Amino acid sequence: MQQSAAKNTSGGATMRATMTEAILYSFRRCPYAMRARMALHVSGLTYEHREVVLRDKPAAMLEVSPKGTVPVLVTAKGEVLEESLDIMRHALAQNDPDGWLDRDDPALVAANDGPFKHHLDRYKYATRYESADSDRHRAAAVEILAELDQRLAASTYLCGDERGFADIAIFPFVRQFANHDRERFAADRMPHLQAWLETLVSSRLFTAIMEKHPKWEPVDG
Ligand SMILES: N[C@@H](CCC(=O)N[C@@H](CS)C(=O)NCC(=O)O)C(=O)O
Repeated sequence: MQQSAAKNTSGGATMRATMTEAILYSFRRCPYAMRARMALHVSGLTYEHREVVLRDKPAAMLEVSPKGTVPVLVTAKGEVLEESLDIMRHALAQNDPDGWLDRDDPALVAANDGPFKHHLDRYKYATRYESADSDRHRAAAVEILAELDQRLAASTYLCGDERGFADIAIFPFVRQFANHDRERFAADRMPHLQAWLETLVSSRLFTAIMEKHPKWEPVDG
């Protein structure tokens, strides 16, 4: 059987992915790719990991997904999933050992992917957006985070006392916000959110999916 030399992140061990296995185009620091990788990891679904450099996307990826964003999952059946939430749901539909799908909140995830991401981008990269005021966008993002903090005052995770789909879908973006100015984030009074983020970022799950991969190059050049 023909094999590729890709390293498989699920399960931690190095495995050889067969040509019939799923393929994930991913970028280590992309929060969308992070949440997809976490769901794939917990589901145990095997796949070939193809690390993408965003300024030099592989032709093989653009052929299956011309919109050019990561993550992209090509399933073993050849279906192309080019939205991170779809990849998460696909993986968990096959195997959801920790019951993540029971702890989903689509409205909360939509608020993260919509308004929060909007303000996060303008806070982080104000110069890229005409007349964006970084501080104003930071304050708007904090308002959204304060709602999460309130919710986390009532339970350890967003939908109960165990981590679930909503936590995994949202925390990579909160991590980005926190990392942009760690001192300022530490000074924000959101103790429940800060503890939640710390727990998730220091989890074995997150450490496993943040493993480094070299840029993927097709075997035939
Ligand atoms: N809605 C998409 C968004 C994915 C996305 O925007 N990914 C970014 C990286 S974090 C990307 O690939 N951007 C294209 C580029 O920078 O060229 C998803 O959920 O998968």
